[in-house]
Amino acid sequence: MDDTAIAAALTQYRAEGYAVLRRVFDAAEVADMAAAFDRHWTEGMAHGRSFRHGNLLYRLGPDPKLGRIVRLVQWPSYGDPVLEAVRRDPRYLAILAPLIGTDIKQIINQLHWKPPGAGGAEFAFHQDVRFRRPASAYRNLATSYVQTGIAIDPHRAANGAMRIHPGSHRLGARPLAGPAPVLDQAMAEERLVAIGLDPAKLVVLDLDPGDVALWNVYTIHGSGPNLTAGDRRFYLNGYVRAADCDRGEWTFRDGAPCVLGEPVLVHYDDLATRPGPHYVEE
Ligand SMILES: O=C(O)CCC(=O)C(=O)O
Repeated sequence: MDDTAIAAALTQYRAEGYAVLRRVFDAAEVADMAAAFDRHWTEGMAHGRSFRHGNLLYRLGPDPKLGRIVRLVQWPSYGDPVLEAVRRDPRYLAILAPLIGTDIKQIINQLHWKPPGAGGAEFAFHQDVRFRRPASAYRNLATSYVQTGIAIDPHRAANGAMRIHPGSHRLGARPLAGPAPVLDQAMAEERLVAIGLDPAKLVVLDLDPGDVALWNVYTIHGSGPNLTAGDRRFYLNGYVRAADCDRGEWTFRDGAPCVLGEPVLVHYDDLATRPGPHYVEE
C-alpha cells in the first residue's frame, strides 16, 4: 500500500462512494485476525443468546438452516490484543488522514460472519447513515465518517460479498430497507428500482484476504447469502473526525494511536447504569 495506491483509492472513494486498497494486511496478519474471529465465534456460540458486557456485544440470531448463530460481534477489541492493534494500525491513519484528519474517533468495531450453509446472514440494501444515532451526536456526516472492512476470507459474489451502487453517496438519505432490521432482510433489487436506481449498475466488492474496502455513510450497499462451503468473515471499523462527533472511542490523537481503556459512550446508552455482563433480548 503505497502513497500512489492510497491517492488513487481516495479519488475513487470521493467520486464513487467506495474504494478498495489491495493487500493492506499480509497473510500472517490475516491468519491472526482469522484466529481471533474463531475465538469470538466459540465464545458467542457458547453464550447461546445475545450477550453484552459494556460496549462488547455478541449478537446472535436465528438462521433458517443452522439454528441460532453469531451474526456479529460489536467491539470485540476490548480484551483482544490482535483486533485492538489492527483497529489503530498506522496504515489506517495513512488512509484516513487525507479524508478526516489526524484526530480520529471510532464508532464501529465489528466482526461479521456468513458461515457455510447459513440460510440467511444477509444485509438488505441500506445506507449506514441509518445507524449513526443519535443523529444529534454527528456533524458533517457525509465527509466526517468513513466505514472500512478487511476481508479475512476471499470475498466474492458466491459467498455473500458486499454489493455497492457506485455514486449513490451523492443521493442523501433514501428510504430503502424500511423500519425492519437490515440484518433480518434479504437484498431486494426492487427497493433500488423504487428509488430510481438501476440494479444493473451494482458492483460486487471482490476482495482478497487482507484487502481493505472503504465506503461512505450514504453509499447504498447490501450483501447476500453465502452459497459456498467456506466461511465469509469481514472485520469492520468505522471512523469519524473527532471534532464532528460527540461519541466514540479515540483511535488516533494528533496522529498517535490510542489504546482502548475503560469503555466510553458509543452506541450503548445504558453503559453508565448497566455496564456489567448480561443477556440481551433480541
Ligand atoms: O458484512 C456485510 O456484508 C455487510 C456489511 C454492511 O452492510 C454494513 O456493515 O453496513
